[in-house]
Amino acid sequence: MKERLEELKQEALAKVEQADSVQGLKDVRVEYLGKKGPITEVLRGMGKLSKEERPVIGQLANDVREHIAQAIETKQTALEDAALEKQLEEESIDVTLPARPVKIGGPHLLTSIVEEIEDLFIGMGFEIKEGPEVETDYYNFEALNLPKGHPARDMQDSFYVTEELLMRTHTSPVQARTMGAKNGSEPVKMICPGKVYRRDTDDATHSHQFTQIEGLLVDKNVRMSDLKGVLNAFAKQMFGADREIRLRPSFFPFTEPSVEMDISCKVCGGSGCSVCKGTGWIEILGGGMVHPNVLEMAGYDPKEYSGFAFGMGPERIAMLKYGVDDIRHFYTNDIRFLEQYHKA
Ligand code: 2NL
Repeated sequence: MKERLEELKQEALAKVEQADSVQGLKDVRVEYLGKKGPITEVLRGMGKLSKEERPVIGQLANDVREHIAQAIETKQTALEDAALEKQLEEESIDVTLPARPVKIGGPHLLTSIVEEIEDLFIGMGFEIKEGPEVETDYYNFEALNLPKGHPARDMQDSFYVTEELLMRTHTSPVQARTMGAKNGSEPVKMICPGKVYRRDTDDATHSHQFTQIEGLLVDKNVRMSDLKGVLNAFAKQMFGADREIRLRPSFFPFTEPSVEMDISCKVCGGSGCSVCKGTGWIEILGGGMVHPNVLEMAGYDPKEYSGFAFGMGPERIAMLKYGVDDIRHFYTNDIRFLEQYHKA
């Protein structure tokens, strides 16, 4: 029996040694240490042994069993280590490979233009102010010399939330609010960029939502020539030092007198072409001297204070500067349109 156990041990150890997979090892375990295995069989036959032999063989059988189990465990660890090693080898990352390109976005053309205009006016000492897009009838119309029933309200038909609340039709209410907070005794020098809303049918040049930038300067002794100087500086920085400006008389309910500003056409140099519709001039913005009623409603004494104001549409500015032919390009966000201006 001793020899038989020794033989089984050698046999099992050899098979453990040869096993090249975890499954192979499991098979060896079942074969030798399982309930139907030869060692169990030896132990079962111990009844036939003498009293003296029984503990010796019992001990030996347990040792052999222990030895084989130990060998299986050692081999299993070795196989698992080797498998992990192999996997790590195969999955190793080549850090010298060139990186995948990262798609880098950029600011929207409209954002770039608004920021460019902001920078120009900050350079001339203006502050940037923002305000609510849902406005009261008072700040959107009343405080700007547009009383209820005024015909000019029709041109700015809007989206109403209630009778007294609406989506602002211009950024002027931000200026009315800013002036109102000064107790009629401090100068104001501000621009206000932001979204505005009109009940309009969208087409190549109209949108129910668009952007406006308005400027306002209120102080003692502000004159029309101050407006002209500021707008001239703006036009030359925005469109090129070779551009001329001209002011034409116009009408706005919140300014008196009112003007519209044109810049000389860059395409034809002033001789007339399709871009300027044969006039040599392109309309850029509107402005004027703040109406005395507007100053008064904001708390200023119009005999002591005067001011100029102007308003422009950055979409229009961008369309003229870059030859964009449809205002809807700004809002539909076709990536092919937007990408053209990422280096602009
Ligand atoms: C345009 C013309 C304009 C103003 C805006 C203004 C604001 C206050 C007082 C007086 Cl608080 N005026 N703003 C004045 C004249 C013209 O905008 O064509 N905008 C796109």
